[in-house]
Amino acid sequence: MYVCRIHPQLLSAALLLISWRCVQGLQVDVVPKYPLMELGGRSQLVCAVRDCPTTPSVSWSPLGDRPLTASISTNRTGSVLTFDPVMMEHEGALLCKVDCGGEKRQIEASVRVYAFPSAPVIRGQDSLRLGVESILTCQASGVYPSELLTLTWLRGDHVLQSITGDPESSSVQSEYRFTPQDQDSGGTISCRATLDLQDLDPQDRTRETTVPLNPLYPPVVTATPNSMVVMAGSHLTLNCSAQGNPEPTLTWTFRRASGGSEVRGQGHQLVLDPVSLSDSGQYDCEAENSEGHQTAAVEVKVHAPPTNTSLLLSPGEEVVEGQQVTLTCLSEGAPPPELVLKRGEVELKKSDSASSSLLFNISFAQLKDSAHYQCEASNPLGSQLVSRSLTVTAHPLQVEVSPSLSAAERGSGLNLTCRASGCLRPPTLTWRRTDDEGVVLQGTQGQDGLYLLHLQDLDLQERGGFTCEAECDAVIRTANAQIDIYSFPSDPALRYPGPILLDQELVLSCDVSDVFSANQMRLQWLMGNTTLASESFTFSGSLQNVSSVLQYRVTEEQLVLTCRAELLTGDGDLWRTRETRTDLQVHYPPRNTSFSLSPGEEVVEGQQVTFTCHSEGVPPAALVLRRDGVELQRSEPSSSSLSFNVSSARLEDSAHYQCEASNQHGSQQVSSSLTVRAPPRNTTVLVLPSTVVQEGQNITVCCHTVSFPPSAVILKKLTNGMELYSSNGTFLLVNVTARDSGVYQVNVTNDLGFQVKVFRINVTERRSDLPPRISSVIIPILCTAAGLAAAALLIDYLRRSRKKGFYQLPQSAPPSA
Ligand SMILES: *[C@@H]1O[C@H](CO)[C@@H](O)[C@H](O)[C@H]1NC(C)=O
Ligand SMILES: *[C@@H]1O[C@H](CO)[C@@H](O)[C@H](O)[C@H]1NC(C)=O
Ligand SMILES: *[C@@H]1O[C@H](CO)[C@@H](O)[C@H](O)[C@H]1NC(C)=O
Ligand SMILES: *[C@@H]1O[C@H](CO)[C@@H](O)[C@H](O)[C@H]1NC(C)=O
Ligand SMILES: *[C@@H]1O[C@H](CO)[C@@H](O)[C@H](O)[C@H]1NC(C)=O
Ligand SMILES: *[C@@H]1O[C@H](CO)[C@@H](O)[C@H](O)[C@H]1NC(C)=O
Ligand SMILES: *[C@@H]1O[C@H](CO)[C@@H](O)[C@H](O)[C@H]1NC(C)=O
Ligand SMILES: *[C@@H]1O[C@H](CO)[C@@H](O)[C@H](O)[C@H]1NC(C)=O
Ligand SMILES: *[C@@H]1O[C@H](CO)[C@@H](O)[C@H](O)[C@H]1NC(C)=O
Ligand SMILES: *[C@@H]1O[C@H](CO)[C@@H](O)[C@H](O)[C@H]1NC(C)=O
Ligand SMILES: CC(=O)N[C@H]1CO[C@H](CO)[C@@H](O)[C@@H]1O
Ligand SMILES: CC(=O)N[C@H]1CO[C@H](CO)[C@@H](O)[C@@H]1O
Repeated sequence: MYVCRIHPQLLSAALLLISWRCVQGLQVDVVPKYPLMELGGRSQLVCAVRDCPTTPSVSWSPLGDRPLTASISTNRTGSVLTFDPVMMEHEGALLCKVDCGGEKRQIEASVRVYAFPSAPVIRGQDSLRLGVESILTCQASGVYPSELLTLTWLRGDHVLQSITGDPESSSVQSEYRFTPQDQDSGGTISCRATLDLQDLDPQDRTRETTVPLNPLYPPVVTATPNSMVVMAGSHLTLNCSAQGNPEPTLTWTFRRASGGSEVRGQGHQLVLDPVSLSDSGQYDCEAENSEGHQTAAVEVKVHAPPTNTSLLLSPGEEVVEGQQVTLTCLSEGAPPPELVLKRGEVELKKSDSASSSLLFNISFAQLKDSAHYQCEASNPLGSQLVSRSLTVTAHPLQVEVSPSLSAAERGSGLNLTCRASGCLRPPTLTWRRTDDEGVVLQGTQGQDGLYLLHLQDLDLQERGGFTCEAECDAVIRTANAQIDIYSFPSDPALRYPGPILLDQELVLSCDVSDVFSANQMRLQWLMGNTTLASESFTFSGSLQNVSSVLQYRVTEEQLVLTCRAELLTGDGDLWRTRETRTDLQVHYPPRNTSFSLSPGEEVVEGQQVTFTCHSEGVPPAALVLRRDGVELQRSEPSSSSLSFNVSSARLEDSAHYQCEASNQHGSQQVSSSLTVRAPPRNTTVLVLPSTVVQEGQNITVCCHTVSFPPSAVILKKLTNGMELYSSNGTFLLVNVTARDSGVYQVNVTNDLGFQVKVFRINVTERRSDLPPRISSVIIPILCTAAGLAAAALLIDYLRRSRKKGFYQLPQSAPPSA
């Protein structure tokens, strides 16, 4: 059963391999009959010799011009050709020649080689980016024969694309372009390499590589919730999640509201336990991978009642006067506490919102700043109070000025002295106006560290405050001197118009010139010690003339008036007084005028009579003594009395006497009557018209006498004793007859005596040649004429009637008696 058959594969192959198996005798076989050898491997080809009784000689010879690079091992049963490693030049036809004892046989074997050393390699899957066109490459290397290699891209069973290799290259590469989408993530892609060699084991013919599809994408981070409010002390877990390829790393960064940040942790969660106030802020959860990073923020607000409230005193709780002290109140809490700084119960300062500190400066600490200071912090969750004590000790620097209060007269000079003590070094001293701190006044250095300010010729503008400032160790002390300028240069002047009259309204004025300050001037009117009036004035800011007017009803003769001007200091004390005193002569008209007669108003003729007149009046009254209007005597000037003597009073001295006292303000007159008494004398009797008359005529007998008091006159006819009485001395004898002829006696009588006249009347026979009327008219005229020649008689009742004048008593008297 020798079968020579053609291997069916050879029918289609270009290379025709014919193997013969001959049954007769020597048998030579090549095993394997269709050697397919993997390059690089170790492979053997056996030329088996059977039925050769002897030891055959076996030789191998490649067809073509090729060397045989394989080891040969031959023994009786054959020869083994070992390719180690299999190389490309081993491919081709090969003859195994056997000589078995001369019997020759040869057999040809066709060696084929292949290489398919590894599965295809996919590259680029690591750099796939979501949404970005990407290229994946699949490469099969060291493949032989490469033209038989097919590379196919597959998604599951779905063929995407396929290519066949190029014989020129042992490497076959295929590119697959696509844009990864979300749904691609997590899937796979495969590249299958198929070497189309029939003799190869089917499972060796195909090699496949599958890679996952994980496109890269930058992180997408979420943190929920994105804001929260928690109480300090509680437990808080912040959560954050992120997706991304590659897997992002999560980093928690804390950003303070005040700025600055710090990394607080890694991972999905950040645990804050317990939460403190300082944890308030923004927490950024940052997710990062190679593709980028993204941040989600969580705003955490920590609420807490005020805590850590503190009150700091800088530089300390004990300071020296003059130092600056800064009080700082701090508190923590959320919402931010409101801060209130108090001294004792008095609020000093309040924080404005959104400020966690409160600053208060005492730029120059003073003793009175020693106190309990409190800082109270409060928010809706609570409050906290802290307190500190500040003790300010006095700096020993002291400054004093003297005089501290001075009242100076305008035009005068003043020295202000400033003295500082308590400073180890010479302190800096300066003088200034209190109301004009900007101007430094030039002083002079005195002994013992005194600093003097000389002020000369002071005027109104100098009044006010002067400040001496002493500086030592940055402590400033000041002392003030207050200068009041007064102007009161002259005594008050009194003015009044004309003489001053009693019982009249007197208008006086008191003037003070160049006064300052008028409102501190007081003008007083004094009479004796009694204040009559007082007047004040208003302020004017400049020198002023002040005047006060006094209206006064003069009731006394001696008027001592004082105008007192008092200038007071600002405190109401008396600074200076000036007064003017006047002894005013009060004028008044004559009064109390007295007029006396000595020894009396009635005297007997021959007595001495003294008239004395006296009057009061200012100016002294001029006295004039008059008798019945006729001036007798005038007083000496400036004499207030007058005296007049009548050494021997006579009847005609009986009169109305007046003493008139007068000055320019008036006059007063006093009257007195002098009565000189005398017995009747110088009696005359006048018979009218004649002692010899005709019958039927009327006879008037006018008796005239000098006497006082007036005498009663009795006409007596001595022949028959008939008596007629007349008070005025006139007798009318009507329609006389001859019987009326006779001797008549006239007896004139008064208190002091009597006088008797005797005369005769002859009545003759009637002759009617003279008209009777004529004589009757003539009689009184003659009687009157005779009376005028005689001495006057003062009639009592006239005095009583106060009428001036004389009354003449005509008394008829005979022409010769
Ligand atoms: C000759 O060689 C073959 C293959 O190496 C082997 O199997 C066989 O036993 C050998 N024969 C003898 C007699 O050595
Ligand atoms: C975060 O997650 C934990 C549970 O995982 C939960 O108890 C906690 O309340 C969350 N935090 C926030 C702020 O939601
Ligand atoms: C606040 O007080 C707490 C405890 O009294 C302390 O631990 C913390 O440091 C304080 N915070 C500040 C800012 O002083
Ligand atoms: C207080 O004094 C300090 C130091 O001199 C200064 O910096 C600060 O501004 C002052 N504060 C106030 C409110 O005056
Ligand atoms: C002020 O001092 C100067 C110099 O010491 C001196 O001459 C002057 O009289 C003083 N003036 C007064 C008003 O005391
Ligand atoms: C008036 O003052 C003087 C001295 O000031 C005093 O002696 C006199 O008694 C006073 N007179 C009256 C009435 O007060
Ligand atoms: C009065 O009489 C006297 C003598 O007795 C005489 O001297 C005097 O002149 C007479 N007077 C008058 C007025 O007749
Ligand atoms: C005159 O009268 C007086 C008094 O009446 C008288 O005394 C006197 O004797 C008389 N004289 C004569 C002479 O008659
Ligand atoms: C008056 O008369 C008488 C006689 O009748 C006479 O004697 C006398 O003389 C007369 N007297 C005068 C004055 O005539
Ligand atoms: C005398 O007086 C009377 C009376 O007065 C008168 O009537 C008469 O006529 C007078 N006689 C003469 C002559 O004047
Ligand atoms: C007027 C008058 O009386 N005449 C008398 C005067 O007296 C004589 C005589 O006595 C008378 O006769 C008159 O008549
Ligand atoms: C002059 C004069 O007065 N004569 C008188 C005197 O008195 C008598 C009466 O008593 C009068 O009649 C007079 O006229």
